[in-house]
Amino acid sequence: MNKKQNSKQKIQKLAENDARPERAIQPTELLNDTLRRIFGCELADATQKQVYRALCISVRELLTEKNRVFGNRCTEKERKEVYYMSMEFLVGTSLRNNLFNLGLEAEFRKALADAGFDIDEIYAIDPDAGLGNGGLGRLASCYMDAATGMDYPMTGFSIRYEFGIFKQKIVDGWQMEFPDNWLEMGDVWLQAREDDAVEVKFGGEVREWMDNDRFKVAQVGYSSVMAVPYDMYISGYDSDAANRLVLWSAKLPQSFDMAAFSRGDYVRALERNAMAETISKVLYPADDHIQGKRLRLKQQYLLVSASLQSILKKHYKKYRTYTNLPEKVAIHINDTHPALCVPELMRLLIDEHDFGWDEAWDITCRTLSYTNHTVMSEALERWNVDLFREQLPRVYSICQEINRRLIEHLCAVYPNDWGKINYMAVIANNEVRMANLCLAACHKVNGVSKLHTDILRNGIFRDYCQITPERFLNVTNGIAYRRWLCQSDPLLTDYLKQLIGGDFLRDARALEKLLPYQNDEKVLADLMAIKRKNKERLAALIENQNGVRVDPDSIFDIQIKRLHEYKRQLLNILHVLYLYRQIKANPHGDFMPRTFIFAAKASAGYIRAKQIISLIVAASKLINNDPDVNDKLKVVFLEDYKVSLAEIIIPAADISEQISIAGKEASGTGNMKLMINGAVTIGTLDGANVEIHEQVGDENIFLFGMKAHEVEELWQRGYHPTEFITPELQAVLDMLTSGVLGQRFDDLVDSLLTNRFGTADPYMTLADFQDYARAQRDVAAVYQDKQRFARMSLINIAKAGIFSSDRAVKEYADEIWNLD
Ligand code: GPW
Repeated sequence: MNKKQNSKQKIQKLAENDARPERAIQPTELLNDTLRRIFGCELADATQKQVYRALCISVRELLTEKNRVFGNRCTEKERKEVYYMSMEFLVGTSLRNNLFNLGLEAEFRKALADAGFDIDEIYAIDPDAGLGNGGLGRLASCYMDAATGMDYPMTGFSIRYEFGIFKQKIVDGWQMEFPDNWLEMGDVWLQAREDDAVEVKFGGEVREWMDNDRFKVAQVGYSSVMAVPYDMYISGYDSDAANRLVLWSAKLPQSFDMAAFSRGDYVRALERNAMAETISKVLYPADDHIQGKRLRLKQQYLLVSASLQSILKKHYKKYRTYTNLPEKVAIHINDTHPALCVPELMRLLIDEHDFGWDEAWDITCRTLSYTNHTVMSEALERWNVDLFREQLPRVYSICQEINRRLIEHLCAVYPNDWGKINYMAVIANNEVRMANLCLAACHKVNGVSKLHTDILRNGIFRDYCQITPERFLNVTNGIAYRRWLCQSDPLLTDYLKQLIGGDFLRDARALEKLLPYQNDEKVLADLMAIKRKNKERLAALIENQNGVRVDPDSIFDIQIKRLHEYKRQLLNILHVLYLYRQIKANPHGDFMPRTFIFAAKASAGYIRAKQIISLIVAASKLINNDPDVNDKLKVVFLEDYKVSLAEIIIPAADISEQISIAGKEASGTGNMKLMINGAVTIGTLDGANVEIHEQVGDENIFLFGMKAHEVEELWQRGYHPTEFITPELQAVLDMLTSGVLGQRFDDLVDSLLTNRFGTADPYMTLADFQDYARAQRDVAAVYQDKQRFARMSLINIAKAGIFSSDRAVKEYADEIWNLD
């Protein structure tokens, strides 16, 4: 018995070594080998770009091998696998993350230094893979990293957008968008698999016929697009696993254009080629907002159909049956963007694999699960029926049948309650409703913070929840803190390792070992010194990019996130102008110096959001150039917010602005990244701020504003923003319309005061203003006491462990995906 176990352990060990080829790596040899193969040179005579590419290719090859071994082992053990379907993965840069996860960072740094290369300069070449807009896409990437680190077999599916999220420039105070050609350098991370291309069919019509007493259905007269998979390997911290993010690229099928070519219609042929390939051309830059465009629907179907076909093919090869799909495969729908999974899986099982409706439905429901990320009505996806049927005729007919059966069922549950039945329908008012499609099918539905899930249960999804409450659960979001703390803040990380040991690298909850030091003056001073260094680094970047000098001893108050009215950057900048007026009125008063830092992209067509950016930029011009306030107040808008910029800003934050109107921010994840880097939150009780407050207590957070239920109650009573305007606030609003900012912002003021555009002040900025100003006074007062503020910061770091994506992914694995 003992012997047997021993030999078993030995085999296990061998297998482990097998999975970790990096353990025997000689960095210099490896790089020279790759350089010789790819460029015919060695380190001694390679350019920096050649070294960059060779280093990336070497890492990619290590991960390819790890993935092969890991994949084989999962197949042998018949492990259940999870497929994470998401229209967005905001990967950011890969090189540093991969080297860190593989434990090779220090060795390569040294090897490169020996050859005269600075690895930090090489990191700077690595472009952000910006295949996402913001929180939702970044969450998907954090979950891939965490799942891999925990040895879960997880595959991500998305689209290989040729152009990711646009590059932002501010020109004459207005946001301009420029294409992000990330593949120019980022292609080193992608491995094409042309041979695994999959056909996806658009348009045409549905034909039904009898075939030997069997009722058959098919789509005819369609046009085909080929989806070509590109693999990006994902590493996990100190792990045997390597997983894949599979990105689909649209291509015209080889066969098609011959006819046009032979007719001599060369230009037409190439035109159609371009049409097909536009599907994967560009990421839609709208966050939390839908437009209902044909091309977007085609992107969604390309992702869903290609992914499901490849999942089913792999599954059948392994098991020679589809009936055990729910036992061996979990498919996750990241918001409704891939909700077509529901009818498409039905279509594949029924039309292509001969299942009857009931069995196909059972398999579909038990395989699929869905996360909701918003309660904002403008983000709930609904497709016009005509557009939907035109592009996806067979999928539409399946949706009709799902809807027919659903309504039959609802009529029994809620007899004659037509209002409710209409609200719950999949097809109604000439629209296909994607959230209801997910609710009708998925065996698990989750929200992303406690508050958000409560709002789903008691608000927008109440009627579904009443019928099957056991399907609804919460999984509070989490972050890949090894990127967001360990890699982005090496100073703090090294210090923590010395002070509390390295356990926190494996288990974020071990950060709590910091708590006993909360009254240790030396530790508090050390933490402040590290923060000061990170603020110097950011100050240098600001001077470089904006030509503005900021004082690292001032409070760095930071709001970084997509620009959206509900996130209330407007509240922040109005308050900044309010402070400005106070200083001007009392230039010699005692004022805690502050630097307000913003970074945000606005969706290209979101004019109100762009106006708010303009206001921030105009305010920064006025304030930064006014000698009266110069050593007391600065405002900075940093262009082109993205993952790699966030990695520099976040470690430098003293104050984290999380000031959305309560009830609207599903969770937030930037709040967690800032917290774990020692920033103290000023915020409303919204999204995961509620749970941050639970962790740190009243003493270590600056709360303000109405609670979610108070917001509701005020709407019920009737909200009249003018009732909340004090003379000081009126004076700030007057600044916006007077021209002192170099331009007039009448539109913005109108949106707060009149309901010419709908509701006046729909995000209750004015109602929360006074309490926000009060909380900001508290911030300044507390910051005077450096020790006290450092203690708050320490407690925030120590209590942030629960927001690790390791915890979140484990909850998904245990409660939703049922992984072993
Ligand atoms: F509308 N989120 C996002 F729900 O970044 F789909 N983009 C989106 O399109 C949506 C949500 C969608 C964000 C939420 O706004 C944020 O509160 C949350 O932390 C994040 O998703 C991850 O759950």
